[in-house]
Amino acid sequence: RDQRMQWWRDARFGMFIHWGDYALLAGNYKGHQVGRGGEWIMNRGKIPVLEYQQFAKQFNPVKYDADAWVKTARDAGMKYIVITAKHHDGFAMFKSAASKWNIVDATPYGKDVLIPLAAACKKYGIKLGFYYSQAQDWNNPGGAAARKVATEGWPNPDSAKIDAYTQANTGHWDPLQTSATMSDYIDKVAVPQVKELLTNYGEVAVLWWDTPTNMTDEYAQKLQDVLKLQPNIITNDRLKRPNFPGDYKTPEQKIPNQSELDGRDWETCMTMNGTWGYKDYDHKWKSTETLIRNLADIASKNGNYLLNVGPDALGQFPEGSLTALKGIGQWMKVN
Ligand code: FUL
Repeated sequence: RDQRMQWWRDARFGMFIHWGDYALLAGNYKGHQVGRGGEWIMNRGKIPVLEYQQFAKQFNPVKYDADAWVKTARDAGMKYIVITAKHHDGFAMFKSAASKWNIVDATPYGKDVLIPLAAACKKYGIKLGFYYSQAQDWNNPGGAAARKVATEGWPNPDSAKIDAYTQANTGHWDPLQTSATMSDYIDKVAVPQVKELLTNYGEVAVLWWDTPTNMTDEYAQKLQDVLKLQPNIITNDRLKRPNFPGDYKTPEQKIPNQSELDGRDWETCMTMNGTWGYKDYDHKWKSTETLIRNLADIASKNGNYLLNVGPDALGQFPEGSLTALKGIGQWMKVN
């Protein structure tokens, strides 16, 4: 079978990192705890573009230590890391010439966080992958927006009006979002940024696409062509369905039964608490025992376990994640 997939099939265990400027809100907007994943807060809260972009001016993760992060992953027995280079809010965690909406240009921190991460991965022999939200982008004009009701999770006083607007405007809630076409967004933001990611950080082992909202085969093909920059790269199945199956399937928050497996490679991604992006009030941590059982279950079915950490706005892993990762590491040593 495919030589390129070998390391990934042997890996079994990886770290997902959901980190972006949304960590600053930590699940809170206007005094309300907004529902669902912390990384969705702009959409769930229907926060206007310019207002949301103001928050980045406070994003200053001075505690970020890439070496410590990667060492934590390695000590837990993880073999690869996939980090959100850009999530649905369009905020690039790297220096980008394609959009000013990036960590170098839009925050006081002013540094590309992927550079030290790539260096640390190299140092510890951990494979590095990038998550890139190719379709949804709520800040760069022309990006797609999945339609979610404004009432979900918090009592937005304008929800009826906003819902009517999103219905009439392909899920968008701010006219700035539709001030360009999706085709322009793909050509001017998504394709150039994926090129940057596959050029500036050495070997990139995985490209993790997500939520193909309004993707066409044409857009998908343009993005897939960029992958040639990294001949050994592995990709998931979320670029565009059904014509771009990628290398592996991505069950989310669940472990398939034996009967659901069809011979394709697969990776279960899962949160340790209830959110991907950091929320300061989510303390529903799965027990270390549960996480170890999950890993054993997945490995016995030849899958991979991509276990998520949502660092806070200062760049720290939550205590709950650190405790669990230590526990898993101890178990790995004796097994
Ligand atoms: C989902 C995304 O919408 C979530 O925010 C998260 O990134 C998860 C892994 O994939 O579909």
